[in-house]
Amino acid sequence: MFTLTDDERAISDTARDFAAEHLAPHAVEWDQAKHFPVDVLRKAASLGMGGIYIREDVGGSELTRVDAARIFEQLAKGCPSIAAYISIHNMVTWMIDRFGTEEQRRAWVPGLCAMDQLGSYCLTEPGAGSDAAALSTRAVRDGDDYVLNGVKQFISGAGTSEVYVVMARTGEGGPRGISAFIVPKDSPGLSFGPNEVKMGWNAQPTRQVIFEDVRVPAGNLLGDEGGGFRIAMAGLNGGRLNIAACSVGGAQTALDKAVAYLADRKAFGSSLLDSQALQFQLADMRTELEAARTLLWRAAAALEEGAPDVVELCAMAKRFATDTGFEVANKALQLHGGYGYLAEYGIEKIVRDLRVHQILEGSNEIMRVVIARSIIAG
Ligand code: FAD
Ligand code: 2MC
Repeated sequence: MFTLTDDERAISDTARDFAAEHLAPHAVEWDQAKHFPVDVLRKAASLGMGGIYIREDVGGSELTRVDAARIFEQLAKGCPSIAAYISIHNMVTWMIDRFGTEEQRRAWVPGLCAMDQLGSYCLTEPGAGSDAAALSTRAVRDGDDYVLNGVKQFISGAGTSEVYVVMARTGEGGPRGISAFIVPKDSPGLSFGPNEVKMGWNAQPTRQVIFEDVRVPAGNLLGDEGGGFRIAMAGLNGGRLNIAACSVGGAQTALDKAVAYLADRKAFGSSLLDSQALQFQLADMRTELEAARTLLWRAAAALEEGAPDVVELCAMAKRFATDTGFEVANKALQLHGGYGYLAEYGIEKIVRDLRVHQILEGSNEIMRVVIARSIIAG
């Protein structure tokens, strides 16, 4: 698993070259302008990155989860915010490919793979974040339709995306009363809150999605009634790995920048890179990042093969890689001295982008809840 085949290397290199050419040169500017570069996303899709682990018969690349981890790491080297949005889009697309009927797969997945349509994942609500099974958006069956009412909070891509996978309550309280729906953007009664003003992830929109008597055909129910929470969680297992990969990639760039900066910066009569105190810091940063990458690949392989301990492995990889990624990026900022604090060096943007990875797709406290539950269950 740790020695790449020629094909695996070529896949990873394609993502690396794409990020270097199309993401990295614009990342700071997009952050400052709060610009969501949909045209660039479509370029990524033309290389197969809109449906990385989606089946080929509906336009996907049908690669493995380990390939996906490598691709998201490479993309995040150029811009963690854009890489992370592409990862959410892949999660949504996979949910329809994996749990949709043949009709749903053929109707929705090809456009998503091409990123002609973008996807958003709608679980969180103003009153239900970590405790996702407490969500209160309702979907009530009415003839051949369901009618949705409620508000989703913090939805990535909202307002731009054409396709919303929405978890809503169709039955009893708790996880078993939740169903998943595919909701198109042009549904009457669907609207969006303003773009949130955020610390990072500025190159993609985050908005509320508001449902006021939104009517969707019963044919847009994804999976079975009452099965929506399990579909949502299944999507998140892979999503957590992808976000972990985005942390590793962002932190790797920050580390590379720190090494180059220290080599260049003269102080006390020599290059700062000659300082063994600073070399030891770099050694620890590199070691911790490699440990994160290794756990991530291990969890991705477990997801690929459907291993019994996949849920806790994904949670471990997400917790460890996002904490490590943030720490490494923050240390890289410190190693840049005052210049690390300036936008033009691109370091403070990475730190801001990586900070939210410790909060979303299940906060790192919730990852500990998941891991601890599996320890106790034995
Ligand atoms: P809360 O659940 O209120 O938690 C508050 C604090 O308490 C956290 O530190 C949490 O870890 C801690 N906590 C809660 N419960 C426990 C517990 N049992 N034990 C220990 N600690 C606990 N959601 C989507 O559905 N789709 C998206 O596309 C999406 N994109 C996002 C983009 C951004 C930029 C952000 C900031 C969020 C996004 N989210 C999205 C929402 C994100 O998943 C939630 O913010 C996250 O799950 C935490 O929920 P919360 O904010 O309600 O915090
Ligand atoms: N994979 C597969 N199935 C899972 C699962 C997982 N990771 N987690 C839970 N399930 C199943 C579980 O097996 C159970 O199935 P069944 O009904 O067959 O018994 C069902 O889901 C209910 O699970 P729990 O009983 O564990 O539910 P509970 O409410 O106690 O807690 C918890 C679940 C806390 C783990 C879940 O609510 C959670 O993950 N919260 C965090 C929310 C989150 O990650 N939000 C991210 C939003 S998306 C985002 O941020 C983006 C940027 C896109």
